[in-house]
Amino acid sequence: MPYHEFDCSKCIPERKQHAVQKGEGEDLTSALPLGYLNTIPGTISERGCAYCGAKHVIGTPMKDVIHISHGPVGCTYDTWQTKRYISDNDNFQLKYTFATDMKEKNIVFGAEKVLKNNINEAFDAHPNIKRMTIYQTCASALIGDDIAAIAQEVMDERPDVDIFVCNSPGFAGPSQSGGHHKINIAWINQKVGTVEPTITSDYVINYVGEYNIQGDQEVMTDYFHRMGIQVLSTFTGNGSYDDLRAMHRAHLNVLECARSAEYICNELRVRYGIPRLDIDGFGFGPLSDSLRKIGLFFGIEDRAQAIIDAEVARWKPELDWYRERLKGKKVCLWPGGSKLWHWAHVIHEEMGVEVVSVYTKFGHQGDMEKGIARCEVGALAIDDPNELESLEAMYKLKPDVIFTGKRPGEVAKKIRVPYLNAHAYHNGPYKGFEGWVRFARDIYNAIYSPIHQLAMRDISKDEIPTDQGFATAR
Ligand code: CFM
Repeated sequence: MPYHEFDCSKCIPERKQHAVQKGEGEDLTSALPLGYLNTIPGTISERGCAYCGAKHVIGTPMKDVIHISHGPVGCTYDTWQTKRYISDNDNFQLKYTFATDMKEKNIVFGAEKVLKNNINEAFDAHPNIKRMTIYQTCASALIGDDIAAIAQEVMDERPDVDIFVCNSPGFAGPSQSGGHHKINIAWINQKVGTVEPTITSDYVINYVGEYNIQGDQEVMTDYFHRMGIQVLSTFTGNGSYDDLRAMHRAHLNVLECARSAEYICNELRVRYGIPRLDIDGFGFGPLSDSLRKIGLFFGIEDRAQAIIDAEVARWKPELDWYRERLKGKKVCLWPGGSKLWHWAHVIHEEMGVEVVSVYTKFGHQGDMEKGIARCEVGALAIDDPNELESLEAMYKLKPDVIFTGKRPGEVAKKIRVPYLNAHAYHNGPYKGFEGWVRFARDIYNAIYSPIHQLAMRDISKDEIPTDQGFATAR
């Protein structure tokens, strides 16, 4: 069913193909919105740019590294401290942000000298950090500064440092997804194979497409370690620069977010023969299947099953407590890319909520296809949404809660729709058995928080329920 039948009298005509409602028995290809195209100018898209996808999604979770933007200070400042990919390196990568702070005169006369000075200054200021990544921006790309040549000069002069260069300016693709691709390929071309690791297990993996949002990576690697698996590297949450140079020695690539990191897995398979296994750390069912698949690959299914049995016994009763109270609640599932299909079916199956709308900011057609296949009939699917469409959808669908990012989340709050941060989480991690219960608890608290009842209703006429057990889990 096309979006205009959803009573969108004022929508931009080109947008009609970007929003559809899932019909009964409808063939999915005709119900799919168009995806991964250039944003229509004037729609005030919620997307990020290709620089952001390369740097702020994939590059900067690396923990023992100075990350420099070669461009105007706003490019790096914009997202400083808004990300929550923590690390066990005292969060160095979150505490500091570095930029060459290009000004108009640098655009006219070039900024290579400025860049070289900045690199040296940053290394001098942090003598314990010997690794660096540098990101091109639209400004430095347009004037043609040769970042790779400057990086090489510094490496020749300071033999104890190593520098990675990412040429992914903002305009290098329709959205952040273009930047994911660029940095995946740049990393394997420049760095993989330049360090030889110490192998300590018969079962060695790279954990790929995992960014340690509020500790997701640490929860998952704990399961892997309990199975006797060596995690050679994580691409890139809580990841170490030199570990990621040794990715070529793993026996298996365990891939979590395929949208952002399937490219490097596919190249590792072609160049080094390492197989790719896609997994899902969200939800008891998908996570159990994932641990079993990894166990099966290495012939250690019994170890996987022992962990699953222990964790399910520990956490299932708490999940069921929330399921009882979340049953039938209406949810708009509005993340960026792959969380759409990681979550659509399993929040329904395991938490009992009804997904009334899905959207993706930058997902490809396949992401939307998987997402829409996994949600209920009648759900409204939107590609590359904007504020007006989100508002209209919320007014019409009347969700009990939406899962999305900060910007649309603030809009939702203004019309009294509770919002849960799908990107950075509220009280994560959300991966792992324990994490899934935390997610359920955050949904429960978002819906049942007394603050919404005070804001949304006339409390003199309405009783505030007293039997909610508010925030009692753990
Ligand atoms: Fe992958 Fe991500 Fe996502 Fe993504 Fe993102 Fe993210 Fe996301 Mo925000 S890598 S596609 S570019 S799962 S930052 S950790 S939450 S939009 S759905």
